[in-house]
Formats: sequence, structure tokens, C-alpha cells
Amino acid sequence: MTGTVRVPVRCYLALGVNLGDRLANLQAAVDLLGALDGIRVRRSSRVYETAPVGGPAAQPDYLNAVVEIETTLPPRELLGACGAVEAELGRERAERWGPRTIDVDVLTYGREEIDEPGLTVPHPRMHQRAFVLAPLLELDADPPLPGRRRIATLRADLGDLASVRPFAPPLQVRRARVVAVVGAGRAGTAVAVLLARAGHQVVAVAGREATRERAARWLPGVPFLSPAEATARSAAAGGVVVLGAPDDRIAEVCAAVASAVGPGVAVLHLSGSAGLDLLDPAAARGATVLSLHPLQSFPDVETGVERLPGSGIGVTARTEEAAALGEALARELGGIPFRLAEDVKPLYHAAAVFASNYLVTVEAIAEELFRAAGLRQPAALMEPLARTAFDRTFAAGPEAALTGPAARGDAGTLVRNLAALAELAPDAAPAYAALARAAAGIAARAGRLSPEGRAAVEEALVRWSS
Ligand code: A4P
Ligand code: MG
Repeated sequence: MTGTVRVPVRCYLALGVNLGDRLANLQAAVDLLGALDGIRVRRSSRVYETAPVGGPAAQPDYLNAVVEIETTLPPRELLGACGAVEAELGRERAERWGPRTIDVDVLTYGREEIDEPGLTVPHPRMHQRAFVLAPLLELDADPPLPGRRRIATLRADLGDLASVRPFAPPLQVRRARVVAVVGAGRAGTAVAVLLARAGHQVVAVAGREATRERAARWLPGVPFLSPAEATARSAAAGGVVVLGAPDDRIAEVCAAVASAVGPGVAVLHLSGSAGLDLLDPAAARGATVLSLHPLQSFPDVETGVERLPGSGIGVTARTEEAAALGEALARELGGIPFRLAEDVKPLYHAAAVFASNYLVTVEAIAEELFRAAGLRQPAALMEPLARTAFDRTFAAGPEAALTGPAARGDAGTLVRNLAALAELAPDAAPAYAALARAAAGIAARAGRLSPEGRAAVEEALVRWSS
């Protein structure tokens, strides 16, 4: 970029939709527009339901709204941005004025008049359409119109005004938040990237020296500051401070930055097992405290950025206001928020460890044992087996998916397996026995293993009892 700073221009965009979940599509269009660089959505009109004008007979009614934006994009780029939002929402152009999942038109661009191939502003038909004028006049009593017409003297045949009726309140305009990330580990960095993509302003990042390069790669242009300075930047704007430090360092980091926060600032950590007491120094200064725990692993930033959207995010808070903020942030990250009580977090986190880390551990043990049994490429050979178990577990539930000796009550096989492990892989034997006992419990609960069968399993495991 060559130093020219563009002054933001106020524009009106018209939104129209008559396919799919119409209201959701309108809201999604506003969210997507707001997330684009160079566009800030300021307000929305109410949503109107409108009879179709032109186009094929018997197309469904439309929802229409107008939004006011501020943009630093030149007109062509703004039109391109509207097209990108249409594409994102699955717009297909079949016939002129035909039904659509979203139409985003540029009504006005400041007070400019543009007449170029493919771009006419003000929109040449806007003054003839009640589905544009009704929402637009809510936002501007004297909007720019084609040919320098004025609304006060407009002579328009708008047809049946009853064909344009208020349908829903204004679309939500999400305020861009100011965010600082203190502790730019993999999770913290992925969260920062996703918040930036959601249209928020990441103003600073802090972390150990070793994370400086990662931050520069994923958050280019965001200053890398000391924890206190980074926190102060966000706090000055009443923003959000994400403490991405490892669990055992959160308290220390919070204590180090607390003096920079106060009322109106939110401080959150990303731990699954730790409570909000780690944030006491920030709470004592009046900050809103909460935790967000993505039910996802972050082997690297890329995987986190890719997989966090669509994942559950546990929201822990002590007030309804803080919980609502956490849910909003979780949604903005693309996640699915759920409330997580503070006192159950250690148990909840143990569950997450089983679901993820120990699943990996069990597969790693299996691979090692296959190799010990002489298989040359155990990973490739065991993959179909492992995937079937995994897929069945989520498709049919563990009670139906579980197979194997413990579930069948096959004590002879258990004894042989354990004898071999004791001799050749003694470290794996206690884990095998513990999981066999758990498996028998699942099969018994499902009514697939008789009390006698279960007793036989217990008998086979007796010398491994912990
Ligand atoms: N284009 C030129 N100027 C502009 C501008 N200011 N904003 C060109 C957006 N596009 C502009 O648009 C066709 C071409 O217009 C584009 O290539 C662009 O370069 P499109 O979005 O591909 O197709 P469209 O929207 O079907 O065509 P058009 O002519 O924009 O239709 P209108 O006038 O937007 O009408 N009835 C109700 N109740 N509610 C509606 O929202 N919408 C239409 C579409 C018809 N009937 C309706 C509604
Ligand atoms: Mg259009």
C-alpha cells in the first residue's frame, strides 16, 4: 500500500431474498459484509416482506432490507464485495429478476453518480420500488436518488403499498470488538485469527519470545507487545483480553496485566479445567471475567483455524451478561456455544482428555503392538479397523459399536492377550486390563453381556485388578 488513506464513504446497500431461510440469509449477509476488510456496517432498516416485482410468475415473496455501511473500498471493489457475499450465500444466477438466496445491490455511494458498464449508482431502479424506498427511508429521510431526484418531490407509482409490510426488527449489526491476545500459543493464535476474520480488531498480541514469529505469520501487522501494553491497548477501547497462556501460567499472567483492566473490559482464558478464580485480579478491578473452552485440539494453528468453526465451545461465566458475551464470541468464532458450570470443569476436561488425547494414545499403543507382532506398515493396516470403530461409535452409539472379547465375555481370549502383553509389552498390560473392565461394563449395561459373562471377564482380569 502506498500511504493514501481513503476516507470512509457512507453507502446504502439493498438486500433481497426469496429462497431458503430468508431471515437467516439476510442476517448472514450483514455478518459477512461486516467481516470484510474495508466495510463497516453501521445500521440496518427493519425487514420487510414484499411481493415480487417483475421476474417469473409465482415466485415466492421476498424479504428486503437496506443497510447503511461505511467503506474505504472504491465503488467497483464494493460491488465485488457484494458479489462475494452473494457467492458465499450460494446465489445462482439463472433468470433475470428470478428467485435468489440473496441479492446485494449498491444503492448509493456517498453522493457520487456513476454510470459505467456493469455499475450504475445510484441504483437506476431504486426510486421506483417500494421494497427499496420503505426500508431506505427509515435510515435516511433524504437519500441520494437517480437523476438527482429528491424524495420530497418524487412522483412515483409504487403500486400497492400493502405489498410491502414490516416483517422483522432491524438485522443485528455486530459491533467490532477490540481484542488483545496475551499468550499467543496455538489456541490463542487460532482464536485471534478467527476473531479477526469475524470482523473484530486484533490490536495487539503478547507472548513468549518464541511465539513472536508465529504471531507475525498469522497476525501480520498486529504489534507484538509486552503483556501489560497489549492488555492496555484493548482495555482503552473497552475490549476483550484473551489470556491464551498455558493453564499453569494463567494466574500469573492475569496478575501481571490486571492493573491495566477495569469495568467494561472482558478478560477470558481458554482453559478447559481451570476455574474463573485464576482471573480474580481482573475481576477485582471490575472487569468481566469468563472462560471459553473450544472442544477441539490445536496441534497447530492451521488445524485450529480450520476445525474450531463447527466445534463446541464451553462458556463459563458468573453472570448472565458475561455468559451472553461468551456465547456471542463463541458464535463469532464459528463455534457452537454451550454453558459449562465452573465447578464441573475438571470432570468435563477429563472427558475431553479421553475423547481426544487418550484416543490418540490407544491408537499409538495399538500401532506399537502391531509392529511388535511383525506388521511392517501397521498404521495403514489398522486405519480401516480404527475408522470403522470410530464411525460406528458416533453413528450407532458405543453400546452397539463395541465388539471384542470383553464385550463377548470371551475370558479365554482375554487371558491369552494378557499373557502375551505381560511377556512382550508389559507397560501395555494394565491399560488393556483397565479398558477390558470398562468395555465389559458397557456391554453389561447394554444387556449384551450376561452377569455370568461379566463374572468370567472379571475372573480373567483378577490379577490385574488395580
Ligand atoms: N449492476 C449495475 N449497477 C449495479 C448496482 N448499483 N448494484 C449490475 C448492483 N449491481 C449493479 O445484477 C445484474 C447486474 O447489475 C450485475 O452484473 C451488476 O454488474 P444481478 O444482481 O446479477 O441480477 P439481478 O439483481 O437479478 O438484476 P438487477 O437488474 O440488479 O435486478 P434488481 O433491479 O435488483 O431486481 N421484488 C421484490 N419484492 N424484492 C426484490 O428484492 N429484486 C429484484 C431484482 C426483482 N424483484 C424483486 C426484488
Ligand atoms: Mg442485483
